[in-house]
Amino acid sequence: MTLAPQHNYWGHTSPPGIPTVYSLTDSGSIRVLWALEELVGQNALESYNLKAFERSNTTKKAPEAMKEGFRLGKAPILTVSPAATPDEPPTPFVEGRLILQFLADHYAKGIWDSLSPEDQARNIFFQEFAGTTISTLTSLTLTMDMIPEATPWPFKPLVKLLFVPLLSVFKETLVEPFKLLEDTLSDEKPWFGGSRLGLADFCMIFPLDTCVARRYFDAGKYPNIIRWHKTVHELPAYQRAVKKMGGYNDSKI
Ligand SMILES: N[C@@H](CCC(=O)N[C@@H](CS)C(=O)NCC(=O)O)C(=O)O
Repeated sequence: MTLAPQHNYWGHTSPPGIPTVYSLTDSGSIRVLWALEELVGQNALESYNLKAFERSNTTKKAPEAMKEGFRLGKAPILTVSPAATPDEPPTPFVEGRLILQFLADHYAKGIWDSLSPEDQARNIFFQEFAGTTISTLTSLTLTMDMIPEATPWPFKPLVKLLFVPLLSVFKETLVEPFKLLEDTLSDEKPWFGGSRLGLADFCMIFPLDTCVARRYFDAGKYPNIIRWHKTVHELPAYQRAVKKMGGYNDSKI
């Protein structure tokens, strides 16, 4: 039996060097690119390498070349060799939340550390909530939305007839989770991480960009979420991340 090589494990005694990120247009790479841009902007990281890939126009799939970074070839991927031996084969890190944790542990110099145990628990909870409840319900809603969009003309009206009611049903599943997000944010704690930006905020941006762009919730009823979203979009680091990704219309997952 051949064992799968270890990944997401920093098995070196020396610290990691300059990371390389594999990003894909219209994807959850935004979480990692935004975090990397924050690190560079705040002088916690000197630089990083970017391998920016584009989805296929027809299938929307990632190109095969992304498998160079990790065997599954899905974005985002972060690869890194030890700083002392940059020519060593790099270790791949995958799954956005875990890549963010690796960046926090090895590069962030405490800038994203929670300011209280309560904020720490909140930050962990909302990282999980973003990647499970919010992302799953957003993906299901998006699927109901995109099937009629992708259906060729003669079948489109019939498919729409079936999927438009389903889209409403799935949008409804987002209501209670969104009320929870809304009630979480306040003037004192404007971030999902609490009183300062935390990993939970990076995790939340991708599904919330989709929900805002596709109007999956009634913006008038969730002023705190809209304010959070606007604040993120005005951050120079977020804006640089969007540019570097080479294409992000906030509406694909
Ligand atoms: N579970 C991974 C997501 C991996 C994934 O499915 N990535 C999508 C983009 S968000 C992708 O690479 N899609 C292209 C494809 O499936 O070929 C994470 O949360 O980081």
